[in-house]
Amino acid sequence: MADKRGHVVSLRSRMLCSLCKTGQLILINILLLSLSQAKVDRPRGVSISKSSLYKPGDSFTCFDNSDTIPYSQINDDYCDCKDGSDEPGTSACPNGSFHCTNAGYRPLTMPSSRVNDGICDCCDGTDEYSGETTCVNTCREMGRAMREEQERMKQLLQEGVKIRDDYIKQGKDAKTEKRARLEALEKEKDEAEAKKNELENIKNEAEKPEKEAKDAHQKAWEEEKSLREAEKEAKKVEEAFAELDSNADGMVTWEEVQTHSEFDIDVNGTVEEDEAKEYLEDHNSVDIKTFQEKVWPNIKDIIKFPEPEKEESAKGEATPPGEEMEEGAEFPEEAEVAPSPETKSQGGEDEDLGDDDDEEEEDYDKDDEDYEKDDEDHEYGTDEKKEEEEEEKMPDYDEETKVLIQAADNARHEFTVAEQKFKDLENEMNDLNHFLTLDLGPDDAFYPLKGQCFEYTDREYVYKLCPFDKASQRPKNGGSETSLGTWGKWTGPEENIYLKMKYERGQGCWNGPDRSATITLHCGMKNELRNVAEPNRCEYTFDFETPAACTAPAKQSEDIHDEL
Ligand code: MAN
Repeated sequence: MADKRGHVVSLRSRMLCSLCKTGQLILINILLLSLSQAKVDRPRGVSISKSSLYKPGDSFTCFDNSDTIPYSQINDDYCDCKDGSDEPGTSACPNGSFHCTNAGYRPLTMPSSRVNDGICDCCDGTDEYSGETTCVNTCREMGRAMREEQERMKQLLQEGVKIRDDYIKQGKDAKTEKRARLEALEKEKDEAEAKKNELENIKNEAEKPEKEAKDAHQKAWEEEKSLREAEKEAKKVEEAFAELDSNADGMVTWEEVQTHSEFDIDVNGTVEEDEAKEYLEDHNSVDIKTFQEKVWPNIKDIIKFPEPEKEESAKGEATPPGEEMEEGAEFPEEAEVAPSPETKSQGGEDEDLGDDDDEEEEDYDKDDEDYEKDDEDHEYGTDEKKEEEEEEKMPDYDEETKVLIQAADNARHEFTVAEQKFKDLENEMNDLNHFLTLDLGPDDAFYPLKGQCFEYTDREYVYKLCPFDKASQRPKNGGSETSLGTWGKWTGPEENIYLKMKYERGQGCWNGPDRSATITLHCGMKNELRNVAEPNRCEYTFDFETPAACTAPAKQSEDIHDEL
């Protein structure tokens, strides 16, 4: 059994060995073949991928089928094919293409017109073979530098992708947290609304008796005020009657009215009979009753009372003696107080003369005195004023009303607090909803940029970008900010809309469109505004670097060709 097994094993290994030899042979064959293929003598300027189209010994058909020529006519410096495909290694065809392998660096396909033009276009120097120009092969060094740069970029990209992954996590966490908060708020909102409504009812109920009590108080006050006014008025009537009834016989006659110069309607210096009677409603005399009913309304705004001059002097005011009379003569006119009978008898006739010069003088003096008088008024008028104001002021509410007001105040306060809480909840929910509906890029990778602002300064302006909010511009040397737009939408190409952002409806441009800004996003290790331009008036372009834009490293570094 063991032998048999051993025999089988050795047989199998022999077979495997022969298979193995066959495999080796095949491998060697493939290697030789590919080596021979690599060394295939393809025409100058033809890439490996196109070499099969040029078969030595066969005739050659132009790529555009415009002609078929013998193989020997390829690269014979004569253009046979319309598409230039027969002359890839000479400049004979105007539309031909020359391919240089540039082993160790990037292959290059260029117009064949550049072949042997004295300029080394290919790093392997194959485009300059005429011997007139000697090109040094720099492909190795260039390739090395390129690969180093690619490696560096790859590292950076990987670093960027790591940061982006962290951004994605932050975005995800934020959304989860905000969703949970929103859910909690929805419940809270219902409760807050119910509480608010309840407190509003309580407040309304508390305000009813408060209003009734306040209205009643106000009404009582109004009534008292009108009573007081009526009394005051009656007093004034009596005073006026007494003033006019100079002989105190209980009747005011037209002759008595004549003694008051303010009733001189035509201002001719004398109160004539008809003038006096006009005020008395054509009566010769009136008693207090008729005076109150008929005469008082006619004269209440006209009648002047003698100035309480004596009182002033009694108070010991520092009025220089001798000036008193002048003051008395002019004061009433301005202060609407009638001249005292004394003053009137002294100055009455002079006034009648109506001398213009005198009047001017008087006016002049008066101005000075008015000035002084204003000061005096100020001094002794304030107390009266205060008193009057006091009288005008509604008295405090009674205790019962105060209790009702306090209760209503408390209810109002509680309602206001509840209402504010409800509004705050609503606002917070609106903010959350707004956030949750924002498109923060693939996997919310742009989340950390929200709430931040970045600036870039050029020669004239400082530009600011606040992602998902706004873009603006302000003069570097001071001045106000100009809006370049508010967050609009993603506007990248169809295959990656997240490549560009658009901020729209900025400040209107004079004779132009509203300002707007388009932001192109680039992968970078930091969030940084790198450049701003205004290619068209009021249309701005920003270049913004961010790890949030670092994606698909394999794609971005695939630039190494098969012919390396
Ligand atoms: C301002 C700036 C400029 C813009 C002009 C247009 O000066 O906003 O960027 O070109 O207005 O008038």
